[in-house]
Amino acid sequence: MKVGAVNLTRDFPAFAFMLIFLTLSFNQAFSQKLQLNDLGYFEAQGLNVFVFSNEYNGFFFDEKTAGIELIHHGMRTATGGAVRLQPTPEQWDQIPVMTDRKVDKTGNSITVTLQYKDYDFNSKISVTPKGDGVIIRVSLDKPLPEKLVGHAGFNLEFLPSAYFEKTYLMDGRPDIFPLSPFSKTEVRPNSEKIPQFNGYTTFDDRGRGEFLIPDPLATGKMLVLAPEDPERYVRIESSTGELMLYDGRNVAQNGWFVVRSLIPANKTGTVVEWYLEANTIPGWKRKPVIGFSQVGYHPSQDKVAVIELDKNDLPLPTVSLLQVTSEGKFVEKRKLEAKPWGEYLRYRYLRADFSSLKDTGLYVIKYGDQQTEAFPIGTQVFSKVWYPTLDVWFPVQMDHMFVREAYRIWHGVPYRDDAMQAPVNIRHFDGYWMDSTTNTKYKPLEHIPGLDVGGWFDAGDFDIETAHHCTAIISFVDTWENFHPQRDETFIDQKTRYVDIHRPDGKPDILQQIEHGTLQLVAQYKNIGFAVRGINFPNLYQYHHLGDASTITDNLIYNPKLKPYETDGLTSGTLDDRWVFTPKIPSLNYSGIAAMAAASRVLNGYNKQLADDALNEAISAWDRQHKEPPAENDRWRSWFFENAECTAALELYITTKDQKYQRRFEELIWPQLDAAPEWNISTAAKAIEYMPPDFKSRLQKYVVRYAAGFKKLETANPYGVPIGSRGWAGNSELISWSITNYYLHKNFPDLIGQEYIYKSLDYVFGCHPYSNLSFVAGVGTHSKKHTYGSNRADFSFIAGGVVPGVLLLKPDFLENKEDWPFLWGENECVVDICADYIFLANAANDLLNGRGGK
Ligand SMILES: [Ca+2]
Ligand SMILES: [Ca+2]
Ligand SMILES: [Ca+2]
Repeated sequence: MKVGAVNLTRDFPAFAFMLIFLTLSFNQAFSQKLQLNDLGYFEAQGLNVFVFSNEYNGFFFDEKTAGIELIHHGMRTATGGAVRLQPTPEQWDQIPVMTDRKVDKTGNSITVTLQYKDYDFNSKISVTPKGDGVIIRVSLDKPLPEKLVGHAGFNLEFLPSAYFEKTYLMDGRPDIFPLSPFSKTEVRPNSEKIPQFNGYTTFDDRGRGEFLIPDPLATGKMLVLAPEDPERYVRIESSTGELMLYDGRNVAQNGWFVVRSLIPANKTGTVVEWYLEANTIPGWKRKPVIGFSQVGYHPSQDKVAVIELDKNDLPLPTVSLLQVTSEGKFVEKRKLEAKPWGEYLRYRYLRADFSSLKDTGLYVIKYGDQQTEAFPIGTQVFSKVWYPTLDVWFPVQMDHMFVREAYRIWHGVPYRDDAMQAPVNIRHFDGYWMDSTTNTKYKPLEHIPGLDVGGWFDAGDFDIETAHHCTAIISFVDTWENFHPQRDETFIDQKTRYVDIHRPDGKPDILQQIEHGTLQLVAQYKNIGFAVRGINFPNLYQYHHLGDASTITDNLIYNPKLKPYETDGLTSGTLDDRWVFTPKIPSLNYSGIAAMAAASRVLNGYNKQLADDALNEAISAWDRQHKEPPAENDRWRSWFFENAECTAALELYITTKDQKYQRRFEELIWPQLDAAPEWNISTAAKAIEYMPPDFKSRLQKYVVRYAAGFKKLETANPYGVPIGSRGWAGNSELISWSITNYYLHKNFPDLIGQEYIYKSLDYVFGCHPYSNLSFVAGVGTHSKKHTYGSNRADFSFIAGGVVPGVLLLKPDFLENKEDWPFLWGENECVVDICADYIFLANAANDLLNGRGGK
């Protein structure tokens, strides 16, 4: 069945296109049958079936980016096709390890072996095209382990937002996909539960020893999803057991719609077999994406539009730039050649350079029948782009404070009960751990005083991640010392723990943010003696909190004499206070020293007491750390360690002018530059103005080498900037790269051009793959409106947050979903990138408009 193939009256343009397509490329097989391509996935025009091109990783567990996945008419609509142990797996549920993957080109099939080691359970999944779809087969060599009967099944998860406002048929019975979850759930005793990560639980059972499972929305043998929509139509038929359709959002807001078949007991061979067919619209092509900066351009900067095309699309020869006049008319100002750039990953690209357009005004870019949002060209374009980040995003992230914005209360005062010493020998979630000793004078679970002050929620979660704090503080200090932004749109009163957004209080907001970060850091040193790994939750069910942070704990310090949920009004018997994780990490400790030394300079005329405390703590911590070199086998003893020491030495030297720090800096920086120039050249460039005159000439050869690397960027991708390919998208690295280029440009303008500062901003503001939304929420004409912040369950954003960007799903799919905020690697805003973004926007404005950037 081919939905939507031949509705000639309604879809005449599509039909006309089909004819053109057939005429133009008659030698291309006009078949929608899936073929296994050279990249190791099944492909038809309008549909890709990935079979474990991406694996589950053990760090964040289920990231909804692994297993069997569908990319359906350009959108990833299904994920998590795998043998799973829950009907609607959550992030911290058990994940299978892929132990083998065979891509059989001649047999046109992919087979993977999955393992649950704890249960000694192996299964094989094979996917083979048949007819217009695929056969998915799960087979076992040994019967299902007893413990997993009723738990193990084959799941495939469908993206809720792709099916919102659509319907389904189960064995012909009609229903509507719920916009919000309301299916039946059941309470079960913990004895029936498959344990989650490390024995933690995402469910707050209030001490009752139970957990929840959702009941299916529907069961049957044939499920059709969105029969009314040719772009989303999927049919699944089971030739073994029943299909069950679940709504995962009953237990977790980031859950998906799950189609599942249980694996039967006492059986080997094929235990689950599905036929899956996803409709493809004949001749379907993805709509071109016109990449450009949604905030606009400074007249004197380079201006390039990058057009992303489906590989079956025929490039048009030209692109037009139209001015939007005060009469509301569109007047063509340039007709430019759309120069083919070539292919990058799965798409082909065109570039059009409109740098010659310098007249102040509003413009749109037109390609074929597509027209972009209007954007300005003018000298002001970068002057305000960082305001939302400093005015709104950072205040909302402020820990230990009540935060208001006009009528809205973002959150009450959180964590008045901070914090207790974490117990020893634990592997915790969120990358936290404890070794065999506390390294402090506190006993496990003992309250550590003085920590309920300052700090920021790290990201979309609510822990204090000290490493990011240190980076953010140093970044703010750099912004202040380079650009002195006096902006004051936040009222911050530390005494009463009160923040009011859009309300000046006579104090520059950057200084107030530096003060807020430094208060927490100094508290760690005063009360513990070193920078802690972080302050995070004891319970997994606190970690995924959504909404007001002041409700995560009861804000009462734990009292072991009381029972859980019992309180005397001042203390409580509930073990919900955050834990302070105190493994010794010398590199982190040096980052803390660097941040305090830097902050003490700018706080000196603002909060003298805190400035003195920060510097004293930094100096004494430096001395202590030097008496305590890391053990030979210390996992942190690497250039990371020396890189951080290098930064600490530099900041201490700039602040104190004590030659011993300068000597240590010079001892460290040159070998560091030889070992990893790209990681250290920024520190070296920053140091130039404080070092003896020969320092700059000695550095020159490293800058020459660094600049030579830029050539590769021109051919690496059509955007000319580094695009990351890790499990977390790369905007943070990109912004850091441009900050490095800024420092180098200031000192070596002949070697490093200004364009390497603006290119990243253009990219972040919309000239990037996948879509052309600005990656800074609320900044630019059209920007991210769904980000992974505390309000993500409301499909909303916190203005000024900078998202990680496009995530590479191997082998060739870059993604940044806008209709689904829950993918952290694409949409979670973190303090360090947001602070760096403020720096970079100020740097660009300063370079283009002179100091003050008016
Ligand atoms: Ca965290
Ligand atoms: Ca202020
Ligand atoms: Ca408490």
